[in-house]
Amino acid sequence: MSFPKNFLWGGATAANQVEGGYDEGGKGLSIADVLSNGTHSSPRTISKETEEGLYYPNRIASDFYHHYKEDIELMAEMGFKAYRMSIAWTRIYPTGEEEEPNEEGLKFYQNVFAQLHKYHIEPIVTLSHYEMPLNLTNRYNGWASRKVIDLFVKYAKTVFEYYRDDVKYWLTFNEINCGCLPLGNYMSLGIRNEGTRNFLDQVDDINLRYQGLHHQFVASALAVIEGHKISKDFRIGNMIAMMPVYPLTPNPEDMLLYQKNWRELQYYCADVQVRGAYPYFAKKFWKDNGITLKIEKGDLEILKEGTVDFFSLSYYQTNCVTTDKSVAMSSGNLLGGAKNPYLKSSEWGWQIDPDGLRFTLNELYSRYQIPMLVVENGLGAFDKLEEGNEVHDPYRIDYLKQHIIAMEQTIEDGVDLFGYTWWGWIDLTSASTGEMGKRYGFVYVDSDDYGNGTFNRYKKDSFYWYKKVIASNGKNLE
Ligand code: BGP
Repeated sequence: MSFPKNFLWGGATAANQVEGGYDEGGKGLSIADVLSNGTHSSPRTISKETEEGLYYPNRIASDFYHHYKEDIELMAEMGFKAYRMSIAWTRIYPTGEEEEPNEEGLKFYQNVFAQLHKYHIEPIVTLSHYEMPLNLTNRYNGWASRKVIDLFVKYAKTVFEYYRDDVKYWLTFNEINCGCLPLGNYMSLGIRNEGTRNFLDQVDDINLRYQGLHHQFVASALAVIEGHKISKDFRIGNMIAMMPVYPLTPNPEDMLLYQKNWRELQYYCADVQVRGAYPYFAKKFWKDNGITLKIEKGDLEILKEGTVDFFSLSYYQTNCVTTDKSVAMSSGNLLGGAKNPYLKSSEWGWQIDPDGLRFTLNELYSRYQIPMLVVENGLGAFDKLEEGNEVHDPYRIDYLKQHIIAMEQTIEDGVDLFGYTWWGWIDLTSASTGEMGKRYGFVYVDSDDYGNGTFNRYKKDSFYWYKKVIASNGKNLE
């Protein structure tokens, strides 16, 4: 078996999906705090402010805010080497516009990091994970405004300086390429155009969306530049949602579609962040889509200078593409596609494809040649809490096992992969549906979709299984 000695085994979460405590410790409202609950078949509602009669699941989430000590003890019991988490911008700058940071918010994460270090768990910290001050959306339409760049950089510098000795690995924007999709308007860019209400059917202005993305690229590059000035030890990465596709048939038209999809959805953002420049195909893409970007003087130099140190990604499933409109379709993380007849799906219709992880990592590594980190991979499922507070989740163990085998093969292929953090190591609020019932964790949280429950934590079978894997550095997969 070939996992390197210091491989970062661990788990991942995001502040808005796990913390709760939405109005405690001086925290301001974030865009996630006004997203109502939904299900697989009924979409979440986007509000401008708190509305009577709507339930907002991220406000309570898994209540990590009050349970972080015991939660980190559970991570330690599993033998975690790393915890990928995010800082809520709204705990540090509640509206994004304060001159001084909120001391209580800074202290909260300092306590979290102290608890992690007590157990030698390395924090990997995302600066912005589907969460920004609601005030910035209401006042400026989020990242559509260039003004947000400076506010973000102020926030990034604050946390870089404050946690200089606590954190080494940073990620700038979670799944930044979510902004390439209309779905990314609100969640990823904080853009809420007039008339937007339905999370899955947002009013889209493609020009504004790609302008917002440009602002995020500049902000990400500035964060990298500032971070490197603050500490030479910092390793700062990007984070790309991998939505890999295969051509459904060998029809050359399907091949071209496949190539176009990889360029526009996977490489457009990654090229900017890793290579420091917009890719060659961007001009034609902008022209075909009527996009005219305002790129200010100095922006391109900033992009060139602020390239990332490593590449991080989320990977859940794959889909197919074809010009044939009559084929069966399948859903997926952020985006669906044509159904692959060789794959089985999760209960939410995401096609399970461990080989696709190997394929994806090899594709990315051959293009970018920088260290790779898988910071999200997981299976959402309905779990059942049984007698004796046991949860038997063989489906999760099987998914995890197949993906670990795929990573081992990837490392043997020669890819420099240095860690893996399972998404939702503990049950948390789903980003797409707001459900708690779409469970990802090795740890069961006793709460339903409406925050009813004791919030007690129970270890699932997968908890013990992953513990053995980590203890054996990936050797024991029995
Ligand atoms: C990714 C997000 C996460 C997470 C995950 C699972 O796109 O970065 O925040 O939620 O997908 O998706 P979901 O929660 O919709 O099942």
